[in-house]
Amino acid sequence: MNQTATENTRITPVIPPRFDWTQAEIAALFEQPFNDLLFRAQQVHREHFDPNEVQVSTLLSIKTGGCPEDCGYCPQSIHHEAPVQVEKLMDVEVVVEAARAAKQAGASRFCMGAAWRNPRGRNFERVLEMVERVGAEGLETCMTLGMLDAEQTRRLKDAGLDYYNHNLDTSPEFYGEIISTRTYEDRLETLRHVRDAGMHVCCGGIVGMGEARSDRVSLLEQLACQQPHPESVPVNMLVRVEGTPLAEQDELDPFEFVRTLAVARILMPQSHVRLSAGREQMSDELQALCFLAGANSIFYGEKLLTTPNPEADHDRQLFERLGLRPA
Ligand code: SAM
Ligand code: DTB
Ligand code: SF4
Repeated sequence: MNQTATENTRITPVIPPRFDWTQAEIAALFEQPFNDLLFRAQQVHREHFDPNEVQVSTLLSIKTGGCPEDCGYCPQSIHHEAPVQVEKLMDVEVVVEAARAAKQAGASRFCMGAAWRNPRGRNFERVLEMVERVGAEGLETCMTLGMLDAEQTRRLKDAGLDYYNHNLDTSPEFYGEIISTRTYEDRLETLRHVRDAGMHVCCGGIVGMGEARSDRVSLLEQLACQQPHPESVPVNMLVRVEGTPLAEQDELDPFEFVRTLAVARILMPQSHVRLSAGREQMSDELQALCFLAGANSIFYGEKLLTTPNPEADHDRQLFERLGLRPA
């Protein structure tokens, strides 16, 4: 699964991952001087990964808007007035075409997202077909469709789904400030089904929603105490979308975002940490710091689900300037 760092970058001994991190320990990591934290994160990163390789996924919104959930950050919720065009579930052929184009552009994983509380009926059957067809194109597959039950996870696994993305979003303590239509426990239950079905877990959260550092600590504790750790940990910087309740949220100190990535890297040394939403609003220099902190995965392509992402061309240049290789 994880590549071992190349000979000249490997640092020994490798400390095995832990699943019993306490909030006090995690808070202490956050509190270190920035340089000490980044140095430690880079050390851990080099123990487990080639530090110049970044996994590249492409994201496609296969069903957009009109979502009954009330997630305060999300432009796709019917509870908010965000300027999003509602689109029903795409045809399989359209998705396969997009997957081919993503592969051509260098993506290794194709992630499909649907604005649902949970998938149902004929739509779910179509989603299974998408998984099979995209997998047959030679891409890893990932989906995020909302809550799933045990049977649905089994069927997705049988169709060949490699990863399921389901985020915890924030700490259990802050969660109620952001979402009221589903509980933290609902999310944990879906994650258990995904794990039990034998799929890889992609699970992370959003920072910059007005939470305290203690909430970021608590979110990371939730993630790092899962055994095994989620294979992929997306850390999203809130994209403040007009019409959502969080549109006017103060910007998080970018160094605090980098710290969050660095702590995630230290806590979950074998996981891919994804520098996820929010890159469009970041400078190249800030993104370089994120990679230094141990982020080793991004979304590639001009659009996330409904909001812009950097142009593919710009990312190619950034990789070149930093000597990074897409993987
Ligand atoms: N509806 C499904 C669900 O929520 O489980 C899947 C799609 S949902 C859009 C996937 C994730 O995108 C959310 O869990 C959230 O972490 C992230 N997200 C949504 N809107 C965002 C925003 N404005 N800024 C940052 N991340 C966002
Ligand atoms: C994740 O953690 N971030 C992605 C993906 N999983 C599905 C979604 C980001 C969405 C950003 C807001 C938008 O484009 O609508
Ligand atoms: Fe719906 Fe997902 Fe957006 Fe929440 S994050 S409103 S569940 S699309």
